[in-house]
Amino acid sequence: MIKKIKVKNSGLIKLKFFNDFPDGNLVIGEAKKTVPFEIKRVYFINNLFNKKAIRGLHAHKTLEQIIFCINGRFQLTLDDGKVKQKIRLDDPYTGIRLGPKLWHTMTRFSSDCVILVLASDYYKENDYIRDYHEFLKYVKSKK
Ligand code: T46
Repeated sequence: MIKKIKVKNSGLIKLKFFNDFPDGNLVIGEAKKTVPFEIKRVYFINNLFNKKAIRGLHAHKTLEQIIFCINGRFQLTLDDGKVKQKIRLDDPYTGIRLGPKLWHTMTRFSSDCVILVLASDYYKENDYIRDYHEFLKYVKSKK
């Protein structure tokens, strides 16, 4: 269970859900309500059979995203240039805000893990910072 987010440009997003036991749960996220931006892109990551898989290892300059683990579990490591935090994501109803200038890395995936991401913009490679030293410089320059 995630208690508190300590890094900058992040936070917890709680989705509303209806428990229709024994007929399943219905889970809802609404743009500019539960999700604090207009959603322009949705993607998911599955087939995480490689126990040593590492994803992320970058930050974004302007993109806003919310990341959910809608099945299984994984470890999300966040780094705002000063503070680092490791979060175990295993609750499909709670997402983590990945705001700009936040280095993020995903590891320790269960093989049934499914990651869902809601993004505020289309894919733009020039919004990525993929070099950690460049990231630290960028964070300092934008203070
Ligand atoms: C992020 C984390 C949480 C596209 O062409 N369109 C897309 O919308 C995305 C997301 C990716 N791609 C291409 C770019 C790469 O050639 O798909 C390939 C894999 O992307 P990447 O290595 O960036 O994947 P991850 O899992 O490291 O990162 C992804 C998102 O790219 C990123 O924005 O924040 O998930």
